[in-house]
Amino acid sequence: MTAINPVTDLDRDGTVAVITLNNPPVNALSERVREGLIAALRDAEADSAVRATLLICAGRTFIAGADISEFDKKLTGASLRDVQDAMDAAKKPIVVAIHGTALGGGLETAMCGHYRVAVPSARLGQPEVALGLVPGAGGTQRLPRLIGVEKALEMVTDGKPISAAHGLALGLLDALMPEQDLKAGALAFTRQLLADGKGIRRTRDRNEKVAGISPQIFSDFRASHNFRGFEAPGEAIKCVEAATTMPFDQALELESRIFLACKDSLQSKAQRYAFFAERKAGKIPGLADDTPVQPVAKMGVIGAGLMGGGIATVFANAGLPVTIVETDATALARGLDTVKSNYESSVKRGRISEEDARARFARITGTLALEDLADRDLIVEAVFENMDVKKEVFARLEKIARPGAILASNTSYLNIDEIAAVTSRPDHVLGLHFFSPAPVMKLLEIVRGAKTSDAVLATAMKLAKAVGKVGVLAGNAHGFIGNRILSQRQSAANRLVVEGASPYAVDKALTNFGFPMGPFAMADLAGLDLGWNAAQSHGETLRDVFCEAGRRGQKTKAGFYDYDAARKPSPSAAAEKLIDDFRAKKNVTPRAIGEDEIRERLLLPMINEGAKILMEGKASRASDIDIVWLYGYGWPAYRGGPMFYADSLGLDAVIAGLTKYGLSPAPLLEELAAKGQRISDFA
Ligand code: 3H9
Repeated sequence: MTAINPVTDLDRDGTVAVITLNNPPVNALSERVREGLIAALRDAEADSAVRATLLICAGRTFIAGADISEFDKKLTGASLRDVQDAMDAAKKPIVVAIHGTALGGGLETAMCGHYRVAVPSARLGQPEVALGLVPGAGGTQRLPRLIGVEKALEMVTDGKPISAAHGLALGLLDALMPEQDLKAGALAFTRQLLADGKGIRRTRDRNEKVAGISPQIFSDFRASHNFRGFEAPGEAIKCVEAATTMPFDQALELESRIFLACKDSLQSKAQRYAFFAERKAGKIPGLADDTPVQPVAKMGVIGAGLMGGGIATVFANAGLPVTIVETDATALARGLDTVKSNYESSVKRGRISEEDARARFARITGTLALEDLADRDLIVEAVFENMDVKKEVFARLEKIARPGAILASNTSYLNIDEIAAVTSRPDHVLGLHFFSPAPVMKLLEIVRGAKTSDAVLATAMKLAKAVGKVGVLAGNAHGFIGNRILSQRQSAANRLVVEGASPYAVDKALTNFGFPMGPFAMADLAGLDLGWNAAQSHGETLRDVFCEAGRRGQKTKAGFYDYDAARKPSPSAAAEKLIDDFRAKKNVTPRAIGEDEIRERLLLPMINEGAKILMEGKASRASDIDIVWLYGYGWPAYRGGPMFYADSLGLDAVIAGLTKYGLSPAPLLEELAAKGQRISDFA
């Protein structure tokens, strides 16, 4: 075996040269990999005893893409294009053997090989759009040549990887190999090619699937897809279209220009920032990587309402058996029915198989006895949001749960330490704040109490990943990170409406910004009476007025909007009358408020609250706040989150805006602005 460089080996097995890349953790195409690959290809070509080359990766995956961390630096050494040119110039067949994930530049490199084989568990994709990019190394040119224009359009615009079996069916792969022995299988495949006299087969020359394509395909595709403000998918369509109208090299140049323009765009910078922010969120400052974790295999959930049922579903989906407890049989049956019918609708929508749905539902056991949680490793309480009720549950749980079991509350606002204090094991108590609908929303706020142990936090972080969530550590403060910031936005939204804006204009300012829904549509969805107390309601707030009038949101088919049977919202004259009357009662003369003011008054206080959270140490780093808002509240990914957005406005502008609207900027904002530093880097 010859080490070409620290990440590239070249070996010979009979007449087959074997190039092995080993650049942990994901074999990203960093400079050394590119250089090593070119040198190894050159040596293999020059070796007269070599008749074919096999490219394979060591470690957990095939090449997972270009090295994203190099995107903000000047390109040095050979480019990926140089690697691909070397592959295209090869006179001997190149076979590419794939395990793990072949993504982005990884798949693009694989497509420069003449043949591709993979293990059944491999996944193949062009996920660049998730980083605000288009494939930039020929993906939009070679993919349609292999799998056809329509399927390529889908893959480059939705960014989702496909399975190896699917890749084989589409023509992206030539064969599947045994899961356990990719190298031996790929070598045998290569030898068979040689025995059959098969030679090179350059993807760039395979024009059948891109010839004679009607432009209508592209206009239809554009018309039937809404990319919700994301720019990269539209750019990727342009590149695939070029594959059908231009010679290969010219289209490749266009793709490259578009890739570079995307790379410099604010959208891509925001999305790349979010990629690394998500990975940073998993690391808890002060906690060593090898902090021991507790095994959690048996789960318990208390409460079979919307949240409890959702949380049980999350665990069941991840293969964990769950016992769910309710206080009365009717509520339990209703909760389980809802879980079941949600599974049934997932089957109907083709998301999971019927068999899978049955197996998942079978992991959930309902009971009326809290005692049935005695053998559980981790129990999540999801009962009514009231401190006394929660304390009572934890006091009972304390006696039932086995020693060492982790006790979590799904509270969205309440003090974890107060809850933990009713137990004799506050080190094993923490908040696990799931977001609704729990099976869909990716965020999990992990709330650290004053006494929560490191092992319990590390366990929760690992569990988050295992159940497909992004865990973010939050300090114990009213509303933690997400809802604390949300409260600021909601108060601002209410003030805007009282002053004269319509709830529809307020919502529109945020949907135009990129949120899937505005604060009033969201309040209607959650139910306006959530946390509202009829006995104490005297028409003092907009919410009181709406709830008293029976307009409690979607569930009553009336809130700030009117809803039809399909829950489609429309502006409501009745709601506007309630608002007018409320303004009159408060002696407010409404004034017209423009969209810019609405947006600024909603978003600037969120940034300010984020800065306060950081000053209080309730979030470990600014990027954690962004992850909370990206994954828990629909902040548009291409704007990076509130802290990243603050930097893109400029902190001086944020301070000026807050001051203009009579708000005091958090001292941290002033301090960072004075030093010319970015808040999104704050840790
Ligand atoms: C591209 O290819 C552009 C081309 O078209 C054109 C170029 C000219 N670069 O996610 P994990 C790090 S764009 C650098 O926790 P998993 C990651 O930060 C790229 N670093 O593991 C983390 O570091 P740390 C297209 C990367 O097993 C560590 O690896 N490709 C890259 O849950 C482990 O990551 C993509 O968009 C990278 N490309 O998931 C794929 N990828 O330990 C992006 C990962 O210090 N990657 N790292 O925190 C992924 O989707 C997942 O990482 C993957 C593994 C599925 C591969």
